[in-house]
Amino acid sequence: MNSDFELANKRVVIASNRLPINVSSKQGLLNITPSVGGLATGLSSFHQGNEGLWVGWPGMNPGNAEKKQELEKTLHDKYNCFPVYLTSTDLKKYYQGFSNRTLWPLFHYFSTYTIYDSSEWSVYKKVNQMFCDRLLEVTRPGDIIWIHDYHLLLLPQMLRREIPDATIGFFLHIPFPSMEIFRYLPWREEILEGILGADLIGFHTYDYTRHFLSCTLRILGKEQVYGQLTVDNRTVKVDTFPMGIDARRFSAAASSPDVINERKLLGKRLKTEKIILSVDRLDFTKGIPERLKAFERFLDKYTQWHGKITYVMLCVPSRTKVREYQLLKSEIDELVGKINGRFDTPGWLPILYMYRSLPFKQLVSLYSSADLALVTPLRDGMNLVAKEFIASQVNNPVGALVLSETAGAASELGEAIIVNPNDINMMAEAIAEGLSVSGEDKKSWIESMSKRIEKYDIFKWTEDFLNQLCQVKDRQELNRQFFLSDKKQSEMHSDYENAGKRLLLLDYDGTLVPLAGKPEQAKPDSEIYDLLSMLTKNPKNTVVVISGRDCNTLSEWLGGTGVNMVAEHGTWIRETGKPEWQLTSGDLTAEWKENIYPLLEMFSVRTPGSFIEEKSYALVWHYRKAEPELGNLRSKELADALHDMVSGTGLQVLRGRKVVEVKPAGVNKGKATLQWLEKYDDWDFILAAGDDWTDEDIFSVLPDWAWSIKVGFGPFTRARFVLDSTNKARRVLQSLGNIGTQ
Ligand code: GDG
Repeated sequence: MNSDFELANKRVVIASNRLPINVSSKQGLLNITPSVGGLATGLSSFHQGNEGLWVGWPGMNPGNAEKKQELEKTLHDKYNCFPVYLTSTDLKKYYQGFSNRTLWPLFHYFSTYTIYDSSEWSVYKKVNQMFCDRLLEVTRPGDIIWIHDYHLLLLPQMLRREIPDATIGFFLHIPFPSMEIFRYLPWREEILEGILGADLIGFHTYDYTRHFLSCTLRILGKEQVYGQLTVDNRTVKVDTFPMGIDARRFSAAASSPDVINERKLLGKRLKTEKIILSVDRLDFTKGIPERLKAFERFLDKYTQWHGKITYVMLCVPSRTKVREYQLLKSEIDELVGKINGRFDTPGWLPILYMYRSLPFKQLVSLYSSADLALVTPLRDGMNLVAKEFIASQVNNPVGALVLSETAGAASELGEAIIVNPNDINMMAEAIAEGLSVSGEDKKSWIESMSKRIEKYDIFKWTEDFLNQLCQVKDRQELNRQFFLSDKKQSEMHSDYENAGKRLLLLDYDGTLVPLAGKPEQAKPDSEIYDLLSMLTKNPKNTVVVISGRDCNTLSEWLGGTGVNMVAEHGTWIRETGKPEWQLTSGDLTAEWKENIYPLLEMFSVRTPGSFIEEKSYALVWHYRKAEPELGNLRSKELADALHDMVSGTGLQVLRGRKVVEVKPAGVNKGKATLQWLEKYDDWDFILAAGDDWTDEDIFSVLPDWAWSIKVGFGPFTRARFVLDSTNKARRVLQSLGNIGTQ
């Protein structure tokens, strides 16, 4: 391998449904051939240069133990491969079933072809577990485990449970659909959680990455910052890696004597002025019937090309046991027969249809002979054929490429003639354009695209992915230091125990109780009520709940616990035992509210699920029940509009957790905290816990030695420690409360 990625000395263990080789048995002898398909061809070049392993289905189940042993030895010694054996039921339900009748059509936006069958889902889970067991057998500590594609979506999480600190990468080779499509899946939560077991999750295009992040937000409620999410205290990165090819292998082969010879033979056989080419697995996503119809329309309109062109259509048999594929095959056979029947003449056959797989050299000979390649899938994760065709253009004149806008490759190969694969007229015109474009234009297009393909080839792609995976592991290590570990907690316990005057500053929503759909649903449960009462009973403790809530709610909910209370983000204060609330500042006004209210009202109408809360000296726009992406977008717009309105008025705009709040400047939780800090100069234990931006004001005024804890997700905080849930925050407070009672 010609890369120098940081983990070059580590073993990379690849896991994919199929091994890069296919094993069959001919008269009792093992027959081993390279697998065809984007993933296998792409990654084989990397695997051959790496000392790593590959785990997957070899294509057959040898039956008896002796044959198994023979096969495993050959696979291991010659190919560094380890088989996972699948039974015929596994193949039927996991492979032909859930993988190819559920995930494949749905992820390619063919929702009407999608079957939801819970028995297939069960076998899918079982086979993912078999892959997990096999990986546990063959991997060793320090290995990088790289899982590929839609057949193994649950495997990252299964492995994570067994090896919590494993380095796991996951790459999806097909599109990740938009939320509107993905939400159809009855098992959508399990699938997302399965993938999130990985440390780095990669997709071909930015759109797929965006869709995935939108699904994790809207289905699992996981917020992301710059493509990073927190899953069980672990940072997970999601990013885009457009897969490359072994470009040099194709360009070198295209100028090799064998391929030159093949090309001559092809030229003699076809005796045609121009060759049009397409290469696909026979699959409904590849848009083969639509392309044939476009070719027919082209022949109807551009009769001057009759007799001068041959369309070589190579279709590699695929998933032949799935009914939709059998039907598609019949449709294609009929269309080819019809078109050839309509236009052929003695000595000219418009379409040369090959339904088989060709050896590598013949494939390259076709790529390098073609004047025009048609890559027009209805949907395609990437499409490596487009890149292989370009890398093979070493002759003069070079060929042109017609490329579908719905192939991932279109985001990199903008110089191609880009088409909508459902628009038959547009494709017919593109064929005509591709055949008549000048040699000079074609040359400059191919040169630009070749450069890109050479630069980000399969080795660079692999190196990039693995390097980023290392970086995520490093970041996790760094972040781990901020998690309030058991060791740190025992230090906190002894500080607490030895202290005579303790101050506990606690935010309420999102810290002591989880965020609820409606604010009034976040009433304290008996556990939190008892916990606060227990903490306040200890005479050494001063407990202050500092909240954005209004005075009445706090009095009603927490009045009986004995805590001190700060309401409306520091506007009001009520000390334990005193009946009255007091303003923290003397010069507050509320007349401004009538000017601001209409703007908030407009945003509430435009954002279903959002609403306004009016406090004595503040107005709050809540969007926790709104659709999360819309809510985030609107909250930014609203904050911008408010900033313009309030400048120079003595008001401030705060963006808290799922709220935008307007209130007088100079009042915040930090100022309120200072009042408590200044009450005594000999606090010897201070703990503050909070979950959103308004709590950052508390953290920022604390002395360095205070125990400040951010609850929930967020790499950017002034707190010294992080806890990932309200539940954990409660456990920490509980453990402190228990100290007092022992
Ligand atoms: C999946 C995604 C994504 C084809 N015919 C022959 C042959 N091939 C090789 C090609 C190419 C591969 O098969 C096909 O790759 P694609 O990328 O076009 O498509 P899928 O198989 O659907 O692959 C796809 C890919 O994964 C990688 O992430 O791009 O979107 O669907 O490499 O060369 N090879 C030989 N003879 C043939 O007749 N030797």
